[in-house]
Amino acid sequence: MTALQLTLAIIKPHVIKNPFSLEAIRNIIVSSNFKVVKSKRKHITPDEAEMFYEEHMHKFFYNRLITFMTSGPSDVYILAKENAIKDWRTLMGPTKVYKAQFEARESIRGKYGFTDTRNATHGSDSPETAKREIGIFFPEFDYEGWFKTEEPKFHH
Ligand code: DGI
Repeated sequence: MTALQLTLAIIKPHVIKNPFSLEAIRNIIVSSNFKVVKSKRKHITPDEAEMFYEEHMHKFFYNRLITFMTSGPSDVYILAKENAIKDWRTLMGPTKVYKAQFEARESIRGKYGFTDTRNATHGSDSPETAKREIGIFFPEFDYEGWFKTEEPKFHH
């Protein structure tokens, strides 16, 4: 049996400004059988963005990334599914827009990514990262408790 996972997904600010792209990405989430455990529309603050992207602090694109992520509201989700982390990242496609547009044209980033910074969506890259990222945007969410109470229901 594959493991049930939670992942943190973000629909980034430039998509929120485009109702058609937003609707298309929401439809992908639902039709790919993710369960939306939590969702909220949220204007990410500089403190949250800096915590979220701390591993990129010394990269050349860091300031651009923080400015963009705090430029308007995002939709933030906790999604559940077996293999949620990998499945969501596969649907998103590659990080870099040229790669997404040439090698994964049907992926979310291939279709709705504008640039390497404005690449449409975020998805956690491991269970440890998912737990950390969920803690930043849903601090009241009981991650361990969710697995204890919800996981058995998924398989019955
Ligand atoms: O987990 P990912 O979002 O796919 O990728 P990541 O953790 O390597 O990078 C986090 C975000 O930082 C990414 O979604 C967009 C931005 N980024 C990554 N590499 C570049 C970049 N932005 C620019 N402008 N240029 C980059 O090379």
